[in-house]
Amino acid sequence: MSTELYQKMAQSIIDGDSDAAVALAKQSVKEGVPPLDAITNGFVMGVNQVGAAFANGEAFLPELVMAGEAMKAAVTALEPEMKRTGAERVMLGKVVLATVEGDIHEIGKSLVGTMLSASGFQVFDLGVDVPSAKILAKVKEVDADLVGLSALLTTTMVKQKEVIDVLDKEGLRKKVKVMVGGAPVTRDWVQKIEADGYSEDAIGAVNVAKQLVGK
Ligand code: B1M
Repeated sequence: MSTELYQKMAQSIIDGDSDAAVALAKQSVKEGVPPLDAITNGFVMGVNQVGAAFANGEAFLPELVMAGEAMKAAVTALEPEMKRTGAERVMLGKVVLATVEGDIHEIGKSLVGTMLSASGFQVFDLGVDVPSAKILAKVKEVDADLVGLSALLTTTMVKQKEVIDVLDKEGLRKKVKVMVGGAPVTRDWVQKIEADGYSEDAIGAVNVAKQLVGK
């Protein structure tokens, strides 16, 4: 598909221009670009560039915030198409999803949630900065099969372990599978905290979730 369109998408995020990002998202739907391709090849390229510039001290918090807003607007505009094109509609299992306590990064987590529900999971998205006790309460309330925990900060990854410990304490660890994700999460970390599954991206998360619930 159009490299030029992808470049414009990336640029809209770099510019922090939500209106342009939404317009390009809608244009891509009209042109038949698969929404996940638009996100991965277009918008994410821009947000990664801003993230790298921020890490190098070449961009500052306002730019990060505006890029985040534009990214969120683009993903929201693509959500209906992602849900519409979700292949399977059967109920695969119940997932409690959250970004862990202390962490307000929501875009990747929400993308994973959209893909899981488009694929047939019932998703209870608790949002961002969610305390472990709240996650546990929801798991019990809905009798969840799977917990999905997103963390984007090296300082908040430890909360993924905390949720696993809390489930363990309640005797739920064998019954409820735990999938973790987020940019700083590595296979080593997954092994260390004894999570059941991990994926680097939203499509992979669907496959891992299916394996974990035995589907
Ligand atoms: Co922040 N931030 N941020 N940020 N931010 C990062 C994460 C950072 C890497 C930037 C950098 O320095 N290069 C850095 C973290 C450094 C570290 O700890 N190693 C950072 C920092 C430092 C901060 C603040 C501390 C900045 C400050 O205040 N000084 C602050 C923290 C606030 C807090 O949480 N307490 C902060 C704030 C923000 C904004 C609010 C401004 C904004 C978020 C807006 C929002 O979410 N509404 C923001 C943004 C936008 C970013 C970057 C640029 C982009 C994140 C993003 O949305 N990516 C990010 C740099 C980067 O990652 N390139 C950065 C797009 C998204 C689709 O990808 O979230 O990775 P991602 O999700 C992927 C996969 O990771 C995976 O699938 C998704 C789809 O492919 N995945 C899962 C995610 N969750 C999963 C769960 C799963 C499975 C897969 O199973 C359950």
